[in-house]
Parts: sequence; structure tokens; C-alpha cells
Amino acid sequence: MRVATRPIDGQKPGTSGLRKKTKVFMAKGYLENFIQSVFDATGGATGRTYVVGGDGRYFNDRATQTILKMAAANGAKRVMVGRNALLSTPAASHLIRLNRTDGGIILSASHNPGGLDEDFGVKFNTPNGGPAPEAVTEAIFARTKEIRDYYIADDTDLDLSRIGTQQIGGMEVSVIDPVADYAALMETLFDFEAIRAMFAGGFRMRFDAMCAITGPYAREIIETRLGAAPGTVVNGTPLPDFGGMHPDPNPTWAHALMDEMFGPDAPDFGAASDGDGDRNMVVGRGIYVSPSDSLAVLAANAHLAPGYRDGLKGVARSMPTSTAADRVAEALGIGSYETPTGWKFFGNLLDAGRATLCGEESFGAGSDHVREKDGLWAVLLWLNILAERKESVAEIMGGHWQRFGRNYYSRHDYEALPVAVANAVMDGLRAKLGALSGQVVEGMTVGSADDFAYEDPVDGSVSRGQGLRVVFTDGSRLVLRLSGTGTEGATIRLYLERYVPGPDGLDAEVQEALAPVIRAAETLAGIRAATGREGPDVIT
Ligand code: G16
Repeated sequence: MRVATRPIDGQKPGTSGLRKKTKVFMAKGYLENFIQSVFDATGGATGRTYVVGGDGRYFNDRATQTILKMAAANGAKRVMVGRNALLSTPAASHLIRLNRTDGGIILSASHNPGGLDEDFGVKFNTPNGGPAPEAVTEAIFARTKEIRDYYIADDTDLDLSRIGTQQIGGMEVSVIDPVADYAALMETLFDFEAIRAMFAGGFRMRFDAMCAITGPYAREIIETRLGAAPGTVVNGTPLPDFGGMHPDPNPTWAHALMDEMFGPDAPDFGAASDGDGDRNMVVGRGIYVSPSDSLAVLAANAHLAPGYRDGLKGVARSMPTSTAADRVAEALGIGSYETPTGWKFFGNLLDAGRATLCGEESFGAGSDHVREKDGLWAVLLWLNILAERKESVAEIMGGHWQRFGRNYYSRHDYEALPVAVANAVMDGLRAKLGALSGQVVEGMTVGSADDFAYEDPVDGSVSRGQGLRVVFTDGSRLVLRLSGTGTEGATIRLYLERYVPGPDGLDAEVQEALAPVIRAAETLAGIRAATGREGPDVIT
């Protein structure tokens, strides 16, 4: 059935797909316009195969039914969908690759809260399993501005709770177990035997799935296959509103896990993951591991896991992520890459075999096993490393800093600001950048300052305006950028880094160690002065 429609403003994908309030997505034609634009901008759906699934948030089920009907009406051959329309983002990426489909549609607003009054999102992934690169998202956006009609099958809903194959308008729909293929992939990468032995020896862990998609995956892999005690996984049932939680694994939102890990009788290891399962937070007993440090430790120790025994080809990080991983890459004699924020920028490096591991300060890490960041993968690699090294998280971190020095690191978020205020802060600092070099701020000399631009070393594409950075001659850095994933007002992210080579000064409190850089940021950018805020809403 052909339905006449009109372009809807603002369907521009951000850092990771199109994210809006759920009610916006539920409005007449909104989802339909975007999905039709995805098909149109990628050469049409005729004869094609796709993977479809999402993180189970409110509207996930109904949106999936709409997408299936639209794929059928657009002539797609086959769609694979997770049971009850559930798939974690990394599992979807794996299925796209495993089944060589023409791409996938992932329904998620990631770590943003879910519910009728919260957030929803749609992301298109290309046949390599990764988020569509900028050229593709631009083409989709261009199409949303000229769309005149969409196609949708006039069928009844499918029963997505039933594993097996069904037909809709001549298209085959395969409902599959969302966990099985992903769990099998993890078994090829990690030494399950060694991790099982560690759990059998009394190792205790807490995994907080935050009522989001990773629950079923973590229960199957960590409790059933690896033998962790029942109850290791908490908040393990995905709920449409994530139980009212903000499924963002950081010390602010995963505070229950933090309290337990810093409390009496803490387990040996704690971890949490986000709404769609691609983010992770790792905590040891009494020690929080920053995502930037986690990437560096994973890079330094990955060879201890069977999947990475032959070493790494290179390590990539997003620009605002601390440079800790670069120091490891240098020691290993492998390439290191600095990309803009957004997992889509890692795809070419992974496809070209230049990088094996990638990571971001925003609680994302992953490898070339899929083309998304992968929360559970990171947790399993940590478990494999702990099983091999037989040291605590604190001992591993201490040893790492002794060897490489420590990059003290933190991110300060100022959320839901009026867009004009946030833009004024950015414009103010941007205007100063050219004259900063050589200036002394808070006792530190500015070595360089610029608005980050990236030239992709594989396809030569250039992405400009990716974040304002001020680098001091002692290696300290501050970076300012606007979030591309929020749905309300603007969020300023201030990234702060200070390097201490050691052997002394490696055990300071993070915010204290960063104090001069925090002060320099306020002197240069004046965020508090401009916003009237007393401090950040979230500190990671
Ligand atoms: C997405 C992207 C990440 C990015 C993060 C934060 O993660 O995939 O690459 O680092 O957003 O982006 P921003 O700073 O623009 O808000 P996710 O987990 O939300 O898909």
C-alpha cells in the first residue's frame, strides 16, 4: 500500500542514529518517513535482507511491526528479527555480519531513559555491521527532506514471540533467539574454561544490567555458561521503561553498583551495561576504572585471551578519550588512531585491518569481532585477563600506571542547557583558539589549540568541527564539544585530562589531580559563568 506523506523537519541522524522523544516517533508518519528514507537512500529494499531488533524500550514492539510491514511492501526478501523484537546492538551487528545481510535497523536510544515520555531512536547499520557512516546518514537526511510517499503492507501483526519463519506480503520473517549466536561468538574469543575455574574458586562478581537488554545475554553467558553464582546478574529483565532507571553505566547512574563495590564485603569485580548493551562500566573492589583506562588495560593485556593471542593490529580511540591507550600502542609498536566521537568512525579502520581494538571515554570499547562497541565483550575480556593474571583489579591498575604513567581523566556534563547558551560558550572558546598557543593559564602553557578535524586514513573523507581542544605542554588537555545524542536542549561535555608519569603521584583523587585543568577550563570557556550552573550534572 502506498501512503502519501510530507517531509518532516529535523530527521537528521546525530552521533548515533535518529534520537527523539518517544511521542515524536509515535506521531503519524514520523517513523514511516524515516524508514522509507533509509530504504530509498540505500538503493531500495527490493530483494534485500535485513536484521531488525531493539533494546526493548517502550514502542520497540510496535515500531518493529511497522518496519517489518514496510520492508515487505518495499520488496525485501527476508528479515531476521530477535524474539519479541529484542536484540542488543552488538548482537545485531554480529547477525548482520554472520548472515551477510544488506544491513540492519536497530531500535534504541542507547543509554537514554525509555518510556512514553522518554526517548526512542532508530539507527541504520550497513552490511559491515557498523553504524552508517556520515555519507550514508547525510543521504538519508537528504531523502527525509523530499519524501512524498512510503510503502507499508496492509497486514496483521506478526507473532514475534514464536521462534521460526513466517511470511508477510511475500517476505520471509525469521524470528531467532537473540542470544545464541552472540554467545557462541564470545566462546570463540575468550577462555571460558579459565573463567569458569576462577568462578569455581570463589571469585565473586556483580553485573548490573540496569533493566535493559543485556540481562538475558549476561545471565546466559556469565551465570549459565561461566558458572557465576545465581543472582550475579541483577536488574536482568529488560523492561520498557528500564524500571524507571537511567540505563547509563557510569558512576552517577549506576550508583547502586558503585555503592556495593565500595562497601563492606564488596565482590571482586563489578560491571554494568546500558540500554542497548554496547556500553560498559567496570569497577574493582574499591576501585573505579575509567573507560579510557579500561581501553588502555585491555590493549595491554588482550593477548591473554585466545581471540587476541596473535596481538593487536592497532588501537583507535575517539579524540576526547584520554591518551592512555596511545602509550600502550607505542610500547607494543602498533598503530594508534584518533577519530571523532562516534563509533561509525572506527568502521573503516576495523574493515581495513588497521585497528583491532577501539574505545571511547563514553563507556564504549570493542574489537573487530563486530562493528559496534560491545559492553559484555569488554566485561568478558576483563574476566579473561583477571583469570589469567590472578591479580585484583586494583593490582592490575596499579601495575599499569607504574609502567605507563597515569592519565587522570574525567568528563563534566552540563545537561539540558538552552541551545543558544551552549552555542555561545562554544563560539566564545572557538574564537579564542587561534591566539591561545603560548599563553599561560593556571600555571600551564598552551601548546596547541584547535577545532578537531579528521581525515579518514582509509577513504580520505574529512569531518570538521568535531570538538574544541586545548593541549598544554605538560600533556594536560581540555576538550569541549556538544553532545550529539541528547533529545532535550543542548549538553556541553567538558573532557579533562592530566598526565602524571610516576612513580609518585599515581594515587591522587581524580578531581583533585585535575583541579588546575578544571580551573583552566573555566578561565577559558566560562561554562559556569555563562550557564549560571554551580557545577556539572554528571561527572564520569
Ligand atoms: C554514542 C556513540 C558514541 C559516542 C556516544 C556519546 O553512543 O556511538 O560513539 O561516544 O554516543 O556521544 P555524544 O557525546 O555525542 O552524546 P551510544 O552508546 O549512545 O550509542
